[in-house]
Amino acid sequence: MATLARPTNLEAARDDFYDRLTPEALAPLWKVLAALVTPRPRTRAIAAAWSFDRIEPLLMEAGELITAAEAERRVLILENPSLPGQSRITNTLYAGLQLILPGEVAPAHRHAQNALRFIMRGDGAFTALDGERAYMHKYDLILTPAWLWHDHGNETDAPMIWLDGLDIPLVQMLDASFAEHREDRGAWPTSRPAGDAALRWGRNLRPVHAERVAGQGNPLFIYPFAEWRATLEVLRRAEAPHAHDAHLMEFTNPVDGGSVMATMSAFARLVPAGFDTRPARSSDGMINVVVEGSGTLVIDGELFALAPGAIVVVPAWAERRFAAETDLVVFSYSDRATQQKLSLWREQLA
Ligand code: GTQ
Repeated sequence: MATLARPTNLEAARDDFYDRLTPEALAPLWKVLAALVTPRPRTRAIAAAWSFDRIEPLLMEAGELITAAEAERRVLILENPSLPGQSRITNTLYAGLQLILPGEVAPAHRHAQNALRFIMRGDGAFTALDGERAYMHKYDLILTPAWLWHDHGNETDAPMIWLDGLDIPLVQMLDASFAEHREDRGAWPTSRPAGDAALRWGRNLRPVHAERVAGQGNPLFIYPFAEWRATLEVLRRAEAPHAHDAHLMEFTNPVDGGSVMATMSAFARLVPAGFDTRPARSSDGMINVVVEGSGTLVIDGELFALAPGAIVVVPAWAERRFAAETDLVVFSYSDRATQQKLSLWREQLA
């Protein structure tokens, strides 16, 4: 056995040693190793819930205090209660509720961050992607993938509100944020008629001389509620729910069948009335939005009541169990796509 000539006062000698490391920009791994390389995910995000009904009046108040043009994006950020001031709902993802009032335009910009929109209120305002409008209806999923010009406009006579899901904290961690703004602070000129993307890319057809190929992002940017809800209903009638996930579908990119965007995955779930899911956990922290039904979501033993408009975050590796009183329909998004690309994603169905 190797012998060490140990100083008589070991603690003092170590402290003196650490003090001399600091100015050298060095640090001893042994003091932090256990916190760095944890046996399982140890996220600082906690389970938390919001209700659309409580946020909506505050958002309307924001509508009286600042215009969409002034704000660029008039959004209230849902911040994880354990990460205040950090503009994040999980460690890697952002969520916010955006309001656009009749007659307003949120000017065109583009950025490295990927964004999804999940429509919460209103009917018929639009998000335009590279000049193609997607008219928004309640519970539609709309995408604005990285580096595509997008603006929002409301030519209806009612307010429009949606949930923004972005990979802002992830891009921040990678120090890879780039953004550009349209100089006239207006909308992007119309380039294609509304519905073009759905007809080209949403019909199980792919152009042989494709202008887009796998790896260049997702050209289909509208997933209408009427369509995804109908698919869940067919599943429910045709087969038994999965023990841990009930009826769970992932929204896909039609070019390659992969996740909707490079960094984020999106899901639609139906838990039939009376069904309780078996415990499950996964390394992607998930944001869940209740669309229909009532029940509970138990996260690491903590109970959250589910009703339409509930937004509930399940942190990474937290145990989740859904219980449906009436048919529960839930939209979710997470960073699963990122983790899978990096071979990091894990789940435990126990
Ligand atoms: O609509 O482009 O909630 O760029 C945050 C950043 C929305 C948007 C947000 C954004 C947007």
